[in-house]
Amino acid sequence: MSTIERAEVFVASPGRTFVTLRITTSDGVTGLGDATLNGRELAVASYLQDHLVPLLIGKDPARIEDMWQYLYKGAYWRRGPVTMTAISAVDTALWDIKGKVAGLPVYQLLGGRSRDGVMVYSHASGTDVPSLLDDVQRYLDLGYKAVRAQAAVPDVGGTYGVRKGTVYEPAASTLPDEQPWDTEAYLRFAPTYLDAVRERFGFGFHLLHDVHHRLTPIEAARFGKRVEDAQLFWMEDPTPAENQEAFRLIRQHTTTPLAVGEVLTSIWDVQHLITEQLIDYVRTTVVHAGGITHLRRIFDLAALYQVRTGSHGATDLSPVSLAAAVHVDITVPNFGIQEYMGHVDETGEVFRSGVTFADGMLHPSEEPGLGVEYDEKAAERFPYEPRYLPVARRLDGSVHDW
Ligand code: GCO
Ligand code: MG
Repeated sequence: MSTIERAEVFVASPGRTFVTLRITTSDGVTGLGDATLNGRELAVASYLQDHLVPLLIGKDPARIEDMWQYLYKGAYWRRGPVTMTAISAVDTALWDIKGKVAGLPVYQLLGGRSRDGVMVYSHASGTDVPSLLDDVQRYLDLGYKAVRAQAAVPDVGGTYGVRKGTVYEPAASTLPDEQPWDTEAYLRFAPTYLDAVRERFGFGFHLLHDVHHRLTPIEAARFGKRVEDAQLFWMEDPTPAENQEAFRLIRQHTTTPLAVGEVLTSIWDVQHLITEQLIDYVRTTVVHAGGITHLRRIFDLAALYQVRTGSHGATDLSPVSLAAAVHVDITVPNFGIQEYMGHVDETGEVFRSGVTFADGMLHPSEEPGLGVEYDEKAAERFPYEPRYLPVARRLDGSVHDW
């Protein structure tokens, strides 16, 4: 029997920080898992290195489900982003190994294609409305069928989602950047630029918007109602999702579709959102919601209630996560959309991924496994650089949801 011989944890910052797990079997087969938890990376690296790696050595890499149960139930302490990200990395690496052993891309092990490609959305943004419109144009020219739009609120410094470099990167400072937030100004301004996008470009593509957890339920209800004419594909994270009941209130007031789940880590966290049909898209991911094994369980539950998938795909999800996401997305019956922000060139020097983009869609690699390689030597050129996500403060100085 082949056994797990080695499990290594790499922390590197090629353009941004990624934590990567590589498992090697006694037959010399390797598998990769992403273990990146933005702004809290070393906690997961330690959880893996100090607590999970010793449990993996000598185990059968083929028993993926059993390993998942062993790590989840064996921890005693349930859920939470650090635990679930560490379990995700192990699970993803074992799927990668299983694919390589079988000589098949992972999506074939998951049942094969349900569709030709994975529709993605990317992030258009602007410091004002004209620059946002230029950016939307740029994405439409690149062939995207779906674009997210965010613009800086005039005279308020800290709006979420406005890009400075080639890709939007919020974790950019060595201590958290404290950004001002003014709910009323946002509520007045954001609907006007969503309308401006539709006025200029029409309705022949999907338009998305991320509120980024900043509104109360009734404010979110007002926002959703106000933007109905812009026919959004979704309004994302209108209010912090740990209050699942809030979505019932929002739903009573608006037909704007709701998407939630990028910060949620298990089926239990989305259970009521799904079974009570409080959302339209579930945004849980391979990397933070327990790997391929657990994500499929969430997506299957969602399918029963006509909730579609819309997995998170920001820059802090490594190319390993993105590849795993595409393998899952192409197979599940209730796929909705996949977020795709891309990565800076340095990231591509360390991760070689076979995922390709064409006609607004991502396509999985046909290589056995996930189709991603990690270049350890290249990674050494990018030592770990600590970075924090920003913190938001209301105009009176009190802390708000960022
Ligand atoms: C998104 C997200 C991200 C997060 C980031 C935090 O919809 O893409 O909201 O931009 O802010 O992933 O680490
Ligand atoms: Mg988001």
